[in-house]
Amino acid sequence: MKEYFADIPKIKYEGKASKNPLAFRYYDADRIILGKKMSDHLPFAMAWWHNLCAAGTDMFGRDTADKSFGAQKGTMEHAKAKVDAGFEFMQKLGIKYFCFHDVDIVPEAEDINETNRRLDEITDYLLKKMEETGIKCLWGTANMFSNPRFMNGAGSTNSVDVYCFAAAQIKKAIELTVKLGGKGYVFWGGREGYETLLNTDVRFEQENIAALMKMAVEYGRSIGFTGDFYIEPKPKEPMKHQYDFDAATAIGFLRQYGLDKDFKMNIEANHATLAGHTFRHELRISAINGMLGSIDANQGDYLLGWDTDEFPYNVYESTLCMYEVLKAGGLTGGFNFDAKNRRPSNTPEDMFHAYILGMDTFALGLIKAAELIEDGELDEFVEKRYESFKGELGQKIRSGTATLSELAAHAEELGSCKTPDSGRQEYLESIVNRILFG
Ligand code: XLS
Ligand code: CA
Ligand code: CA
Repeated sequence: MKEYFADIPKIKYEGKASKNPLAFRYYDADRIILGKKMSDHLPFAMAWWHNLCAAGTDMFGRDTADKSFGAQKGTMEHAKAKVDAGFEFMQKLGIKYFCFHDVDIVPEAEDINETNRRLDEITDYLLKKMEETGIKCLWGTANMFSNPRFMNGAGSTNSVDVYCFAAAQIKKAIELTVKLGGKGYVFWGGREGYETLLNTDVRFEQENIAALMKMAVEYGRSIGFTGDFYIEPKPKEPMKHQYDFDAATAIGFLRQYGLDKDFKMNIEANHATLAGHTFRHELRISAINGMLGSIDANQGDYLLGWDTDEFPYNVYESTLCMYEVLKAGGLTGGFNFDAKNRRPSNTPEDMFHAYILGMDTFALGLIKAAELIEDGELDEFVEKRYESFKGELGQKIRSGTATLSELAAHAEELGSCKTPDSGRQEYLESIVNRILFG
């Protein structure tokens, strides 16, 4: 079997003092954190599209990296070379999952029947590799944003033919996800939104998206898909207004159309910040609604207002993310590195450095989040902060048995009200720093 990354050894844990650029400093798969192996806390996944397909093209220039893997691009030979290279890559890093769009794994043909034939062929090949290596599929999805037919949306399109093509792609992508034993199926509504209300019937479009999702759930369940469907919220880009703006909006939509039992959120860090939220906020909103499913682990750039999909290096953020994940009892999905090398980082080594960085960032975040939880001071503070609700009146409010009149009577009896206790934000921030930096 041809080796695609012959100069790269299997990446091992060497500890934080190591200066070996091809070693983990924090990710120690078998280390036990809060009673569970690190690798079980952190089911990492490789994103097929960024890692094996994207080669650095941006709006201003063409590819800088070679992702041909020795084959002619646009052929099935290339599709298979990507499978071989991808599995070698994952095995060398100890990554146990991958995520894919339909058109990441085969070149899309002009005729959907031919694309589907190619998809059958490549997934037979993939399945063989999965059986050989034990690597699994985290989630699948259909790319309903690249092909020009989706320029006005997929579920939100104005064309019934385009809507049927979206349905056909979803049907096939769910079948493939089931065939590959995927844990989840993602809807990212990249073009489910609008540029101007002057030409858009928002209610019509949202109803159609919901109908498509309903059909997807019915079909998926009918062919034995038992995993979660996910919405991946994002406020904008490519469209100016996207319907799945953030977790709260997406959850409201799911409830409105009776889809909430089958769906959870796939939260991407960079999408959270584009929505004007912290990553942590989106995780918390999903978790308190019982909908924290999976994570697209990346980060944006403080100075750029777009979806830069960078590999995560910010340990402050990964610690707070892992704090939310641990508090929520873990994910039903995993951590998909929906991230790409910067355009000038264009060698195979850079691909490995990027994943090592991301995996170490989350491993360190996990270690620090566990320390924050074991330290307990944050929890105690929050618990104490709401203590006044433990009294008789507070309990009545919490159990929904209080009346507005009796609460008003209490206020009137007091006459004037003192300000509540300090929120101690700066002190609490210093606790996080203490845990992070000693
Ligand atoms: C794009 C999205 C996309 C989804 C899957 O911004 O992150 O890659 O994760 O369609
Ligand atoms: Ca994503
Ligand atoms: Ca993104």
